[in-house]
Amino acid sequence: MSDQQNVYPVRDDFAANAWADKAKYEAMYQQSMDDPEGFWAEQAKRLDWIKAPTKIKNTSFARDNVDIRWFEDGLLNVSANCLDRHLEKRGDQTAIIWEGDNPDDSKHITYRELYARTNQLANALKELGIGKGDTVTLYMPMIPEAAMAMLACSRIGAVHSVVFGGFSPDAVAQRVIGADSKLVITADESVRGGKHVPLKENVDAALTRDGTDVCKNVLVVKRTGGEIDWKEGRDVWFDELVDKQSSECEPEAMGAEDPLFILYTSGSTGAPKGLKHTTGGYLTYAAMTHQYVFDYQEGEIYWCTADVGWVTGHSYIVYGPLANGATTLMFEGVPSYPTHGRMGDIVDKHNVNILYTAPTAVRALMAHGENVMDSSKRDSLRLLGSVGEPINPEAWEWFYRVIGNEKCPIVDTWWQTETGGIMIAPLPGATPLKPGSATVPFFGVKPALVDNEGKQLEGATEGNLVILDAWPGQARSIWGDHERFVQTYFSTYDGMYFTGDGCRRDEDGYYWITGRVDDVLNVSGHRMGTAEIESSLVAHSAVAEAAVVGFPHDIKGQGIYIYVTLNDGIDPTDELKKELTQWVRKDIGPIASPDVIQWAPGLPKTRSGKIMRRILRKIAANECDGLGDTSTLADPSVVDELIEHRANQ
Ligand code: 6R9
Repeated sequence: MSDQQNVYPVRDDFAANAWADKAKYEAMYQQSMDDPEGFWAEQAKRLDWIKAPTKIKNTSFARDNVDIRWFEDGLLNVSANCLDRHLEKRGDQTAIIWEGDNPDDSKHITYRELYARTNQLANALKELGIGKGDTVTLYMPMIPEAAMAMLACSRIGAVHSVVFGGFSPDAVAQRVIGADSKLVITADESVRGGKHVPLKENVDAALTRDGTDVCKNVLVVKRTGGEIDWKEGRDVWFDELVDKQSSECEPEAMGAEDPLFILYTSGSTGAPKGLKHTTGGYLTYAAMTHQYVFDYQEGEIYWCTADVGWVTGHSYIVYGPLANGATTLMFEGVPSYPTHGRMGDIVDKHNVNILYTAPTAVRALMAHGENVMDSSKRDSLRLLGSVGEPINPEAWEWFYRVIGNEKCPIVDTWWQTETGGIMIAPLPGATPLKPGSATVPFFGVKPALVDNEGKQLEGATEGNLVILDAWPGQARSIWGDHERFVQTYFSTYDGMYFTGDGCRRDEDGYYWITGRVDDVLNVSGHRMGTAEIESSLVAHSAVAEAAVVGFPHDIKGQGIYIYVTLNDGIDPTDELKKELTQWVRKDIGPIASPDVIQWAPGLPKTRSGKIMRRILRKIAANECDGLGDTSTLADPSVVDELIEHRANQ
């Protein structure tokens, strides 16, 4: 493959007007490497500090002492940075455009309105006994109250933990317990693609699980008015409590290293881990990346299609844009409803200038042909962005041509829940684009490729992607388990942050992410641990053993392929496949729905009993000729059996 085939040079209008052109990117990047202290001291000034930091960087990636602190003697409040400081200049500017699932529903919320409602909610949280350091779980639809709840927590120093609205009651329970949440904020129902999802009912079910009695109250937004059960003394209507509060609430002075939020994400082993993000460094980094990568200009309409349940929603729907005084669009629904042209229709309706979405959404549209966007013109678009998984060059080109009318640069942004903000991405005024490459590192980011022994590889090469030094936006720990944080990210290669991703670097120094090198799946941009799905399956009484792998999927990027060994005497029927599918959906959530289940009388194992996933991945991908060395298997004949009965996908 030639990397040089399609290079899209920087557009002149971007080079002339963007926040950074090539010379500025290079100078700033160099400064961020040579003098991180000076560089980030300067960047911290983009925020309003109650007490400005004098200690800038105090970080160690050493395996025996992982300790990351930025701006540690500074004091600030995140909500004051996202709201209060904008009131004078842009109090009447729209902060949030909300577009409902139903195309007839939308509203604009100004900075002044968002400020007032957030303060009322902050006072309401106090009335419920929530204070500095308490954790609050949010399980909400994509409605403005979700952003308000995040900001209200930050105003009083409470720590939010947002759980994606597609997760199951058990997942909610696990996270309420893990974060020790006194309060859950939810809605009666969410609405997506015309369908109602019973959020409150899920919370009710979650809170029957052992250990959830830490949670004292449930604050319920009335979104649909659908019927719900009500537990007196525990459940509180959002509007009833919030309406009567004062719209002034003094922002709590938080230390830069006080926690801002917990966000659970999947890893290769064990239960999902709650990454801990802190205050000063996170906000500095979210705001700076939002400004430079999206080249956000005053007055522009910016739309990130993610859900606030994921890190992308945290950093690039709520915190980055609002810290920058942007107008951020929040969409409740799904891109395919009521028609596949919906995304374009929303762009036209609200004159969106910057559209940040995921490759899976692009591929889903591609499947409907060139004319899928014909109901819209999308003339307002200036810039496109991609996140969540590698974007294949075909999808990139289609995105550029059909959605962006061949005039919008695409910023392919590589980053992770753990990194807090964008790490590798082009700056549209500075970086020529190569479809499929996330291109070059952001300011302050020092990527490297290492071999499996941790030796750094130079020049054009391929290896494991690591980051060599700290940056302000990164997670500081795993909530309640620093040892696991060290183990997961800093023990594979001493002194380096290990991303879990494989990557290629070309002769121009461009980075091409090749995907996870661990047992983490990326299905439609959603991260899932194979171990999580396996442990769900083996909890079913019919299942003796299960192995889960990813396989290439045209739209989702990766699909979920499951090999199941049944207990003796259980019939392998299609009904049972359906039942197992439902089981996983119910246990984890619909995003974990298996695409393929194959009955496996035996699984390929080493003599020490370790499942050889490499082989299972090959069979799932229908690459049965290149299975490699199977000589270490305890019983090589199981492989032939699996190939012979390979499931039709
Ligand atoms: C922001 C987010 C992180 C994993 C990451 C990588 C994959 C994300 C990507 C990308 C290639 C991109 N990933 N962006 N791969 N190109 N532009 O997605 O966070 O949900 O934690 O997922 O997603 O594999 O390691 P998260």
